[in-house]
Amino acid sequence: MTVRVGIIGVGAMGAEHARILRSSVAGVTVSAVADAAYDRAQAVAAETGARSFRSAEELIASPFVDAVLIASPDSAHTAQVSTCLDHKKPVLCEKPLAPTVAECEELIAREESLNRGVPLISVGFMRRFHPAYQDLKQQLREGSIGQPLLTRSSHRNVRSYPGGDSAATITNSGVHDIDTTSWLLDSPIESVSWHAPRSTGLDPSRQDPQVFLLRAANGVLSTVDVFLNARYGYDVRCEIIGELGSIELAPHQGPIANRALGRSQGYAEDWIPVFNNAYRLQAQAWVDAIASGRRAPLATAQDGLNALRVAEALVQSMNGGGITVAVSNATPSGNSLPGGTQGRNLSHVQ
Ligand code: ISE
Repeated sequence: MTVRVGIIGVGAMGAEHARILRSSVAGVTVSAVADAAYDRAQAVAAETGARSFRSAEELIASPFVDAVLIASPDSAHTAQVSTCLDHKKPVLCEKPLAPTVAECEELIAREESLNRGVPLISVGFMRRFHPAYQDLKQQLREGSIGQPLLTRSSHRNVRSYPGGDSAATITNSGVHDIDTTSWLLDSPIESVSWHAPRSTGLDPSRQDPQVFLLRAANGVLSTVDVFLNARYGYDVRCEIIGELGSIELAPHQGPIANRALGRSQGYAEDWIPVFNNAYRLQAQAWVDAIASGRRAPLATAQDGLNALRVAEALVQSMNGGGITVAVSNATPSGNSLPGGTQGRNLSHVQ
């Protein structure tokens, strides 16, 4: 079976998804694209041989679309995922699943009420498919550093996208690190606090950088720094420190340049080349699952909800001047470790 995918939102990310599906994923065609900027939809449609639509609703309802990939602005996700549920079509929604916890919960309730054996919603936490992250998780599972104690992550972009604010740094960018931290540790995040140094002068629209402190149910403490105007390059780091040693994410390797009496290695300008393979592997796993009627091994709606609960708690901490905030009902879907509670001190939780 060839899965006919319709893509909603063909800005930089949606157009990249179209390219990846077309050139590197088996068993799929891009059959339709929609974008609020219709000329953009037409341009990608011409490249891919897909139909173009003016509205997301028309695309979702089209008989030429078996499954939907949503890469539209975050604020449009809830309504579009909900329409996919109306039409009982599998949907891969870019993160965040929805802008608020309440909307994620509604989508999950609707998905459950359809009572299908195989969930329809997947969430685009593509880092889970990045081979270097997979290696970290595998080594941790095999006990190569003993019990994990601490993790340290960094997420740096060259420049922030226009129109976002300090909260969007958490819900749109930091949400990746929130998801990978909990996924790597197999443990939900139970409490958080938000911190910030002085802000860069290069972006008056938001506090940048920001630092998150995440405490997982198994007692591991994680720091995450997110710096969206780091200028020097796109850079994502992760180190897990355990009882017997530490393991680090292998860096993205650009070519080494030897010139002008120097030797240097470049950075990518954004996440697309760094995570290209992860997007491809994620898309292939999604398409294969749809074709065979199996459960997709991607992040679920529950994972999307868990990440957003943590993100909302961080926004609350930010608005409260860095208070520690407990994360409610963080139940990871699937594979949680028996949650130890050692080392926790929630007496200061507001
Ligand atoms: C963007 O939306 C992404 O998904 C990227 O992975 C992330 O690095 C970036 O900060 C986000 O804005």
